Amino acid sequence: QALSAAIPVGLERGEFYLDYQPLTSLHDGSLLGVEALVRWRHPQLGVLRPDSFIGLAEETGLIVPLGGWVLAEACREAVGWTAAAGEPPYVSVNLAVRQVRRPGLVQEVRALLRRTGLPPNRLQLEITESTMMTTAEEPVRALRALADLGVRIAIDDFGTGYSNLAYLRDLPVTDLKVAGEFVRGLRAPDDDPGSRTGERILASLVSLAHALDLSVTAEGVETAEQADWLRAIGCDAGQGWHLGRPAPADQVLAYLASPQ
Ligand code: G
Ligand code: G
Ligand code: MN
Ligand code: NA
Repeated sequence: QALSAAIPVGLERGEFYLDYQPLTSLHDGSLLGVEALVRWRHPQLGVLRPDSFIGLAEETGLIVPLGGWVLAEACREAVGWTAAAGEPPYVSVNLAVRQVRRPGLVQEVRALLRRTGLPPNRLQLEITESTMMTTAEEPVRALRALADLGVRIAIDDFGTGYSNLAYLRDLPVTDLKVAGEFVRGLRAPDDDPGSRTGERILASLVSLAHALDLSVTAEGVETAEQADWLRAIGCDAGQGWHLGRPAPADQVLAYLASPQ
């Protein structure tokens, strides 16, 4: 049986679940948000990571029901997150291009926020740069409407798409998530001219974001040295194994009960 045919069955049987990865302030170490990452507890194949089924779901259009489930589940779990002090973390959900193109997206999100009671600013939607490039006007309209609701909009994998930045002028973006490949070469030996160039690109992306009043989250932060350097160039937040691995919702609750 094809894996794609098993997606609707798996949805019906509750085989999908979400892990959450911390989005951590580089200024004070606080938990700003978490990114929802879908997993599939497949009855025969074990736990599948998204790279083994998201592409398939996108090709077949099954990303619409699957992505809809992810959105609803993320909002349902996030509404229970309350912080002893300060703001509770927002939940950041990846949106595939098919979801952004669909006419019903804004209605779906509005209804979901109303039904769960999640404050709009505690939901962030991650759109890749390539989504912005391959789509036309409807998604821009949809994203504007979502931003008008108060939902946060992040550009995912920033720096790896086309270098056309016009969409930053036309869209109500709140955060740039700089792709991990810019972070990976940081603080490499001085004799590697490529990594020095990488550091300058990263510093420039942070300046660009701040000039546009956007916050910057660096992805793929794997070491303390990388986190230090990112903090030094003014990067606002980080995501990566050094700051926290993806983990089940209990971990978010445990953190909120006793933040480190
Ligand atoms: O979880 P992992 O670290 O393996 O994530 C791999 C990729 O899958 C990432 O690029 C992430 O953006 C994507 N991904 C994870 N969850 C979702 C989801 O719910 N929807 C979409 N469209 N992509 C997701
Ligand atoms: O949506 P996005 O493509 O940004 O999803 C984040 C992906 O990056 C997930 O697959 C997640 O597991 C992965 N990831 C998270 N932290 C790290 C890290 O520190 N290093 C690497 N190589 N991958 C990471
Ligand atoms: Mn993402
Ligand atoms: Na990313």
